[in-house]
Amino acid sequence: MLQNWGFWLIVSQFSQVLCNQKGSFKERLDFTPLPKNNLLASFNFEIESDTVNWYDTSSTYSHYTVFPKSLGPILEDTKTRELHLRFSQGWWDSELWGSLPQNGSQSGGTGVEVWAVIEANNKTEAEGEWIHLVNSLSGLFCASLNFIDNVITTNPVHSLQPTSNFINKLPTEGELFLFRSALPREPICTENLTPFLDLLPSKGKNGLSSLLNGHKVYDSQWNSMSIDVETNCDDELNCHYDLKQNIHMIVNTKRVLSKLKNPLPVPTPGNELRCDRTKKHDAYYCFPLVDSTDIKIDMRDIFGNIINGENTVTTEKSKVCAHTAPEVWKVLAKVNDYESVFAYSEVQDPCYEISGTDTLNIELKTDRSDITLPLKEPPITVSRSLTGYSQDSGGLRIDFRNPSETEEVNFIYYQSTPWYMKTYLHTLKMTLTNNTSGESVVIPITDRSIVSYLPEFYYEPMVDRIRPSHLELELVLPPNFSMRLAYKFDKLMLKYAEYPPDANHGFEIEPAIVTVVDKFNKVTYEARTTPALLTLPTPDFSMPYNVIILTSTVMALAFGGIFNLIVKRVVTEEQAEYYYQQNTPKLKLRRLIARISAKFQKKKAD
Ligand SMILES: *[C@@H]1O[C@H](CO)[C@@H](O)[C@H](O)[C@H]1NC(C)=O
Ligand SMILES: *[C@@H]1O[C@H](CO)[C@@H](O)[C@H](O)[C@H]1NC(C)=O
Ligand SMILES: *[C@@H]1O[C@H](CO)[C@@H](O)[C@H](O)[C@H]1NC(C)=O
Ligand SMILES: *[C@@H]1O[C@H](CO)[C@@H](O)[C@H](O)[C@H]1NC(C)=O
Ligand SMILES: CC(=O)N[C@H]1CO[C@H](CO)[C@@H](O)[C@@H]1O
Repeated sequence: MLQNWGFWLIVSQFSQVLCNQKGSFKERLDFTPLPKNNLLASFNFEIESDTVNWYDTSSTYSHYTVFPKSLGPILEDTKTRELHLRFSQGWWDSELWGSLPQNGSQSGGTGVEVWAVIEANNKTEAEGEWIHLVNSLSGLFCASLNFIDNVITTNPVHSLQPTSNFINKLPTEGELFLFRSALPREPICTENLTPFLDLLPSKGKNGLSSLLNGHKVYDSQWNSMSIDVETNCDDELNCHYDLKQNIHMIVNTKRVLSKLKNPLPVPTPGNELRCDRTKKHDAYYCFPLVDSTDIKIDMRDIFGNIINGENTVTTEKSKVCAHTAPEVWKVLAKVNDYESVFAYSEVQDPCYEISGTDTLNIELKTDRSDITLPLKEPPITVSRSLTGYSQDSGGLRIDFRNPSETEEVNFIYYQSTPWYMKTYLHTLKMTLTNNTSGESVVIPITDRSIVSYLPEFYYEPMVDRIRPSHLELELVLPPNFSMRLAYKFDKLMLKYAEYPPDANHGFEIEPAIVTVVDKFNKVTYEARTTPALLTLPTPDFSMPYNVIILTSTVMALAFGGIFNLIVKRVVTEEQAEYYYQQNTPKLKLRRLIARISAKFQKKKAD
């Protein structure tokens, strides 16, 4: 009987290996020149794991070929079926740069953001796994993700919904839970990039990842690093992990070049100043012109490095592509530092494939950098601000604008605010402005007519030190309209140990998320607001110190006086005089000599 079992086990394992899919690795780099001499560089790495099977405990097959070995066990241990991480810095200026790359699906808000889909039997178990997951990721990515707990975690209901097809295909054993948290205060730096590179099979040694250098990436105007793991299955229910790693960064080319020329900033010498000749100009007056449009920049300038040969692990040849206005931009590929033009004026989006061990450098050259491809307008613009000057209450205002002249926009607004902001949703007011006529109407939340603009909302109020408040609104904004939402909140008092230990300028409120959806509820665009800065009533932390100093001084003075009184004898002036005469130095010396000679005589007598 036992032998039979062994036989079937071998057969089943063998058949499993046969139908397994092999992992793959792809990489690509895109350059897009933007107005005002800015350049968008987008790195894209895609890793597919071999087939995984979590439910089959007899399976000993390991799927770590190109899929990072450091991430796999964490996902399996915590039963994480989908994981998303964002590390971002700076602010995306949509007026200047248009819509976010990849429709915003790979960009985060300032700081660190993480969300995951976890399979578990019940919510308590899932919460435990979530804390386990963020603690493991904290060690892996050198970020303070271990500070994430239930107090700052929410379970989004409309936003950030899972995208893996696993959810529809494979009947799961447990239930699926979605958790999300953000750390807007977290600074992003080089130590977050190294773990990112370690996840790649090339480890930053060759291929496109050899270009990624922390000093250059984090010196950009805006940058966003994303890591997304999805579980996808084919029709035979063979499932695998899809890992997508992206870095998007905006480089101001003029700034980069001038920094290379003068590492220490110096004023532009007089003969290099470009003055507006239509205005007054002489040795003392100069109205500077905008930057010149003549530009020549290559990879060595932008990344401090060039591509160090092909990456042999990739399943497809790595590509470098440029999205430029072909009439004015010239894209040159320099193989082993020999020039060869690969962009012709007919080619809209030229791509260069990396092959062999030769080094590759790409150069972008133009004398009209103001001519770029037309920018794509984002479907919605959003800005959020705190209002009110009061010590213990304030208001939050969110402005949306629909830039489209013909289409209405459906979107979901997600916001999680910390427990010390006690929000009053009944004070929510919506102001709708017809941008054509300039008329506006104010609709309070108690008014029934708000339903045509706010069909659905989800709100979970905060609980002191237990959970944040969680707001999700489904909104509709007609064309040529702008909308303002405003509501009030109270600032709660913190315990003294809950204040940050260091000097700080306030409490960051994490960015809100705006998700634009189409008629079929499919996500078409995603954007985040900037973080808000909240100042809470702060006690004077220097007071205990002042009190200690003052009491110590009083104690010292009191001690001195009392000590003198206790130890010293009070005598009259005559007594003191008498005592002094008895103790003149001459008399003292004589007494001493007498005592010594007495001792000597005693010795002789012995
Ligand atoms: C971004 O969204 C637009 C409109 O929904 C769509 O046409 C386009 O293909 C999307 N781009 C990407 C990269 O997904
Ligand atoms: C949740 O599931 C775990 C493991 O299955 C079990 O031990 C625990 O009692 C359950 N908790 C609740 C509240 O049902
Ligand atoms: C939006 O405004 C533009 C320009 O003012 C106008 O041409 C267009 O008809 C307006 N659209 C709607 C739906 O009112
Ligand atoms: C907005 O104002 C314009 C101009 O007054 C008007 O034609 C249009 O009907 C208004 N739109 C709505 C939805 O009320
Ligand atoms: C009346 C009004 O508010 N008009 C504004 C419509 O929107 C454009 C830009 O989108 C503004 O420039 C107008 O002032």
